Amino acid sequence: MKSSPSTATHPLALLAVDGLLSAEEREIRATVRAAADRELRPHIAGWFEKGEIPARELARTLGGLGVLGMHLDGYGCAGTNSVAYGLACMELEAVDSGLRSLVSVQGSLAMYAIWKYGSEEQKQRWLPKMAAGEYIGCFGLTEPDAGSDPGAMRTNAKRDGSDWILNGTKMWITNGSVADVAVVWARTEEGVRGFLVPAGTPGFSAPEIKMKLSLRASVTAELVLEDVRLPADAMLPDARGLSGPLGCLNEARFGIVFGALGAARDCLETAISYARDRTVFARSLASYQLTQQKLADMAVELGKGMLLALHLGRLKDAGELTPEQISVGKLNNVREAIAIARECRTILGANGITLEYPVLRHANNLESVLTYEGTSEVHSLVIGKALTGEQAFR
Ligand code: TGC
Ligand code: FAD
Repeated sequence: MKSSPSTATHPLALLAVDGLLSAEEREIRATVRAAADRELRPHIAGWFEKGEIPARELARTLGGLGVLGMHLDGYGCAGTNSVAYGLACMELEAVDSGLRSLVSVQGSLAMYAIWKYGSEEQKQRWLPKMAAGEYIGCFGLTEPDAGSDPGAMRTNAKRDGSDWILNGTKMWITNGSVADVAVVWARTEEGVRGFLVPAGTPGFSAPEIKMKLSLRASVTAELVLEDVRLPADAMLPDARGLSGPLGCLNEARFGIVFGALGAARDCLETAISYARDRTVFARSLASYQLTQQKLADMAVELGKGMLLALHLGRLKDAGELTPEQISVGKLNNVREAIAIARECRTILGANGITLEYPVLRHANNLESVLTYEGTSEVHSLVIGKALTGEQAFR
């Protein structure tokens, strides 16, 4: 027997989380959700299946929506608070982690690096067009042999007169082959520094990485730098040492704390609706205690994750958020999101393995989210260090 829809409570309404949001935050969320449902959701299964996205068109759409670098001030950026930015990430990731990735890398990594560490000329040149989605940016930190340990990077920049000569390879770079500008982190005699490498610079290429089983609706590339000559003013003047790129990662990790919950919410909404409609052994799948146990456990974790995200967002807006707290959020919310996606897949039975439903697509995407922006192990070790005062990375 089907239960009446009027008796069903949305999982996030259980804890009345919306009451913790301002009217403006709710409005921004509603705008992004409506645009995502109208312009992105109808195409996402096809993009994922093909392993291709119309990146330029998407960037302009997202720029028009005002979500690119939305939490930054000036230079054409919207200047919203962090909670509003997190909610936008959540709505985009409710469609697909790959779309949130495009926005995270553009706004929190590439634009943020320029906004935070760039010269006035660099900001004027790149930020307004990046906010509008006319230019795409990428962020090259990871290398084939240096992922969790970026301090082991081999990419180097050497002075030649006033110019810089860059050599090295970056790996797994989101937006890499479609980017107009790459923020590249390289070892110099004075420690790690950041460089802006425009697409088309001789010696610079960005071959796309194909055959992915995760984040298929996202462009991932290698960055190859062979004697790339850059003028002195290509260097970001205010980033010195690893704290430069790690400062950008704090921003993007924060977006993921909210974003991952979007994927989880979409899975749970799908599973609840499916369980209510599906008849097994002559009764609604939703009417069995085993199903309700699964749904209840997932709703509890989703609600807890949302409260955690909001708490971290309020701390960030108060200027009090620490990297360890971001690690708590990224570790917990991605771990729970992937568990929810996998559990929802079981509720859908065989239908759960198809692209007709979003759950396995989300689960596969979340494998990347678990790994990038600091693996779950790295975040455990960051928290472990905070608790004990002992670093266990090396
Ligand atoms: P450690 O010696 O601890 O620190 C080196 C310097 O950095 C400072 N620092 C930070 N600064 C800002 N924010 C943070 N979270 C920071 N953590 C450390 C630190 O104070 C020090 O500064 P200074 O001035 O004394 O030099 O560094 P370590 O080499 O021991 O490494 C620490 C560790 C393992 C936590 C760090 O390296 C790390 O986070 N590793 C993970 C790497 C990672 O997350 N890579 C992500 C690449 S980008 C990406 O994945 C994009 S995917 C996006 C998408 O598609 O959505
Ligand atoms: P490794 O560092 O080799 O880790 C392998 C395993 O060892 C992991 O389980 C890890 O947790 C574990 N491990 C590592 N150190 C320790 C330790 N001390 N103790 C115990 N276990 C440990 N990078 C960018 O710079 N820019 C991007 O835009 C970008 N986009 C990405 C997009 C996708 C789709 C993916 C999958 C990755 C992307 N990355 C990007 C790279 C990502 O940040 C790295 O994959 C990640 O940091 C992990 O590095 P690794 O893959 O080299 O794994």
